[in-house]
Amino acid sequence: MAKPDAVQRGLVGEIVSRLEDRGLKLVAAKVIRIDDELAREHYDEHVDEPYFEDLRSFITSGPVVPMVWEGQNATRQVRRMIGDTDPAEAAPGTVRGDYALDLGRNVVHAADHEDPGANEREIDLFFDDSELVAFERIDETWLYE
Ligand code: FUP
Repeated sequence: MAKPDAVQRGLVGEIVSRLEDRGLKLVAAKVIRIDDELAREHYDEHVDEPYFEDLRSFITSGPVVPMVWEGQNATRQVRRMIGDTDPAEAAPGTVRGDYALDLGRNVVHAADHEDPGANEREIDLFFDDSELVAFERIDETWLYE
């Protein structure tokens, strides 16, 4: 998901391009505004943290672009490409390492590949089944052996 800072800074296209160029397949995307209830659901594990109010305020502050990407090991590969949660630690070449400096403005969110249920849970939070579009990329023969 491109967070409000990514939308305001015009970085959505860059984020999409990087994932597309890698060979991942975009099967759902939209522009929405997260309300307080959705913020609490999405950041369920953070609600009791001292930084939650800042996180809630930021994530509800403007439009976001949730997306669903598919491809070989997509969840893991997206996490590698966005980099460390804290941009100060994120490697150059990652989205956060190239476009962010501050933990509270880290441009993107992606489901945790180490939490097996996270992907499905987050897709269900942001999309109806009918919004996911199954298709083949024309270059799949050249992306996969
Ligand atoms: P990530 O999975 O990389 O999005 O990161 P987390 O789920 O660990 O954290 C979600 C968001 O909480 C981060 F994007 C930034 C915020 N956060 C803080 O502001 N302070 C912290 O100490 C930890 C997380």
